[in-house]
Amino acid sequence: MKILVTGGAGFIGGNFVHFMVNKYPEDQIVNLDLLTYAGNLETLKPVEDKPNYTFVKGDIADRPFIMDLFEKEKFDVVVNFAAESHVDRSITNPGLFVQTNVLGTQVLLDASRAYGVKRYHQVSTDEVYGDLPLDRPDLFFTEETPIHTSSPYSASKASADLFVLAYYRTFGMPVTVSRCSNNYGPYHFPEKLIPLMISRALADESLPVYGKGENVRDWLHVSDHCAAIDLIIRKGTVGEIYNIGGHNERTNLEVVKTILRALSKPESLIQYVTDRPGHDRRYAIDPTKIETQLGWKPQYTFDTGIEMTIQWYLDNQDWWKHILSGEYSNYFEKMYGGR
Ligand code: NAD
Ligand code: TDX
Repeated sequence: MKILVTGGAGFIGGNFVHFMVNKYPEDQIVNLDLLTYAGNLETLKPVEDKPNYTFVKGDIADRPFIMDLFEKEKFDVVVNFAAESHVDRSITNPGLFVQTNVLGTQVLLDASRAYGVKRYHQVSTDEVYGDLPLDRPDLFFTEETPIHTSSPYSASKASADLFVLAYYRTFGMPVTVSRCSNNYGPYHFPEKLIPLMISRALADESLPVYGKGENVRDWLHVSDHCAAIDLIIRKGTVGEIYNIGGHNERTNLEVVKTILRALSKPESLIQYVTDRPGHDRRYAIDPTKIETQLGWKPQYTFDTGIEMTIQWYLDNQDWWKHILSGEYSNYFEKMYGGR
């Protein structure tokens, strides 16, 4: 099979490329990424020389480029991770989120339809369901929970999902959609809560906690997410949505304090700052469908996964220090300059 992975120089896409290249040496994995601020080819170092891996730089929203690529490559499967992914950035620049997340998805759908892709998989998020109240721990997002978005980011992801499902209903395209809770693990860009707090704590810098730190996120180790997507593209039913989550809810303050304890840093580093506008209170996924229909089970609890993740950031300081210094953007030139 030839599999196009878009956004494979980002956090989850990068982990997925590692997973697929190693697990399926007989498959061809093509990684298409625009290398925005969030795309980092240093993440692909462990696989860049493998014979079943290739990298292509390009924009999913560039229709002529995408059409040419699909005509040339004849992909069997498309897994779309490429997106603007940071909620705070969507508050300052919503238009870019429409461009990449909505229009980019529609271009990929058109190309997949035109060139007979056998499975188009859309990587979506639990944020499309909005949020849950903090005082109702009995409530969870199921695949039937209505879309009720809060941020420009989640509105753009929900719009993309609706296009994907419309192409199934109208054109009979073989699509699947997954909606995952917050991921954590290696290669997570240090603007997101966990890697931001680890990198700042290590530098003895203040840790900005929005509001009172009471908001709840449902954490999933990225490798459990990768395994779930692999299962969905091979065994999932077309036209279906699958929620992915491992029942690992924590308040932001609990997460930050766990990191401080692991690094032997004082809680006095915590600084409460102005809350995010429209800040979703609680996310919590009911993963019953993927567990019972596809037999997926997460391998990590948050307690084991966070310990390994903190250790990864300690062992791979070059990776995130290059990002903080901007040096990672030179890597593409070094690797691919002139080609
Ligand atoms: P990320 O920001 O780390 O990576 C996104 C990647 O997409 C980057 O490599 C970037 O260069 C690339 N990209 C951006 N615009 C592009 C374009 N126009 N054309 C081609 N490539 C482009 O994001 P992530 O956290 O890895 O998230 C990946 C996907 O998973 C996103 O679709 C996101 O909505 C979804 N998701 C993320 C989480 C999470 O916790 N991080 C949870 C659920 C769903
Ligand atoms: O400095 C911070 N301080 C803080 O308190 C940051 C960056 C975040 N937070 C809070 C906001 C959230 O309640 O931590 C929580 C997690 O924030 P983010 O890491 O920005 O993630 P979130 O907004 O929950 O969205 C993430 O999960 C769903 C991903 O970024 C999305 O791409 C995914 O769809």
